[in-house]
Amino acid sequence: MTRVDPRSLTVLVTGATAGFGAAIARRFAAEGAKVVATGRRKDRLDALKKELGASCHAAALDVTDRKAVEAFPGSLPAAFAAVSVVVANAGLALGLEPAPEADLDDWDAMVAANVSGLLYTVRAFLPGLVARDEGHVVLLGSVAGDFPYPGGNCYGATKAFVKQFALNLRADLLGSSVRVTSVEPGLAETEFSLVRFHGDAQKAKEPYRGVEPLTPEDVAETVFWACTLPRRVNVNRVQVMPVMQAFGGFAFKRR
Ligand code: NDP
Ligand code: 8X3
Repeated sequence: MTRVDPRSLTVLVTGATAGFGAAIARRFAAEGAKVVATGRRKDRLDALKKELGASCHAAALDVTDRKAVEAFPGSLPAAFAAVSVVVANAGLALGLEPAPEADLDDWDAMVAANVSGLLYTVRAFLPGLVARDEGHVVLLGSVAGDFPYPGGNCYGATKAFVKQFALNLRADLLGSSVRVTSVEPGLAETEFSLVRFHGDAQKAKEPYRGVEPLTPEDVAETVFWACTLPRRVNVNRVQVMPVMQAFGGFAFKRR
């Protein structure tokens, strides 16, 4: 079985300043790939660049800034310009209120990053991947895109979009060698909950109470696996959950 040699890859990661993105950047760099690490927090990017050394190019990028994302591929140093793996990971959940009480600003922010930002990212790099007739687009979806839960309203809907966009990309890219994978994790401990609860550390601990969640490294391993399978193989969707998580049944309001 001829796997893809990670040393041949240049991997763009959005949201590499924390959680999955940072772990994905580290995983690929450890195997000899070149990594383009992006996110908004410059201090985190500087630290990652220092840690990973010459194999890493780090640059601040807000994925909701359409013009900046469109210009980004053209701004890369020559050694990092031939991006072959695009990991559209940047995203967030904000709030867990039922829809009638949800903050519309939170909904706007989730759509801006999880939907529009992901579209801008993929669209900016796709022509290069197709022209080189190689590469891989990895989109970070979520089990929340399949399984509804109270308070998941807009967040889950953005992740359903991600899943369907991944599948539709596959339809468009048939005939090229570009692969597309939707990676859909369940509960994982990162800064995700701290962001969701607007910095309330006490509330942010609650989802993980008494549960062994996925780690960022578990998700990085999944991404690395999909990207290094032989080039003939396309993993369309991969859903990973902690063993300590499963599905609920239908809910009823009984009289
Ligand atoms: P974290 O909060 O730990 O990391 C999120 C990353 O996204 C940060 O690096 C953040 O960087 C970046 N980000 C957010 N908004 C923007 C933006 N506008 N522009 C650029 N970067 C941005 O969360 P996770 O690592 O857990 O989440 C990563 C992805 O995985 C998200 O799409 C999330 O929805 C998804 N996911 C998470 C799960 C979980 O349980 N943790 C489960 C399933 C999916 P910065 O703030 O520096 O810009
Ligand atoms: C994150 C997982 O279950 O908190 O996408 O929505 S969940």
